[in-house]
Amino acid sequence: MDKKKLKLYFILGTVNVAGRDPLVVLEEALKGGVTCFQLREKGPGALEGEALRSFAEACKELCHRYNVPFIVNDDVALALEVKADGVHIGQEDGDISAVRRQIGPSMLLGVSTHNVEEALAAAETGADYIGIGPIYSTKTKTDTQPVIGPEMVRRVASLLPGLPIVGIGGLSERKARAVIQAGASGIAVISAIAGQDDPLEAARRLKGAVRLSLTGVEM
Ligand code: FQP
Ligand code: MG
Repeated sequence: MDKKKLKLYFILGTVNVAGRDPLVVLEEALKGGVTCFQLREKGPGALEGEALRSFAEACKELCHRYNVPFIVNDDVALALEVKADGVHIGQEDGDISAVRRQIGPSMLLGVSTHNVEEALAAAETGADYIGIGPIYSTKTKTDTQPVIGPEMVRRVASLLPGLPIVGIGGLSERKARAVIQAGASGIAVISAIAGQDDPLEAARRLKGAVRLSLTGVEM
């Protein structure tokens, strides 16, 4: 995949927007310059069934209006149903090569990883990109692995120089630089955009920080 699409990867579910309209938050983020979007609908009060499907379709339309890939987290069936641009799966979300067979060669496949072994396995089974994290501690996700820091990005990036990497977990404008300098193509965030009073401005600032950090880094 085009590594540039990972610069600022926004992840959102309807439960992450503090009572606001999630589509408004998404559009603000898109206006602020996010480069990739993942629908991650989980937790208490998450949409299901037809409501989830129509929400996913609305997200996809909005993303495409801004020329941003629309990725579905965990739910391969939903991703196929709404013809998403890709699907993102974690280590507990099923067999990576089975998911690749289900979605075919052209849909994007992202895989969550926490260490070198998982990253190598994901690359071998045809992941288009990997998420590495949690880089720092996060409050958004509670069932996380231990914090690994930017150093894990450096180790994986040096072993797999061709594989697009996005860092995730507790990232902010201030913390983006270390992750990018370690070899990530970008950062993934939920609360650093969705949890802010002004998601557009938050996205714009994060994008600026990533851009600046990428200056001089080979892409
Ligand atoms: N990295 C990324 C991405 N997206 C994610 N959703 C995760 C990591 C976490 O399965 P997982 O994936 O460990 O947990 P959950 O399904 O609850 O999100 F790289 F895209 F930024
Ligand atoms: Mg998952």
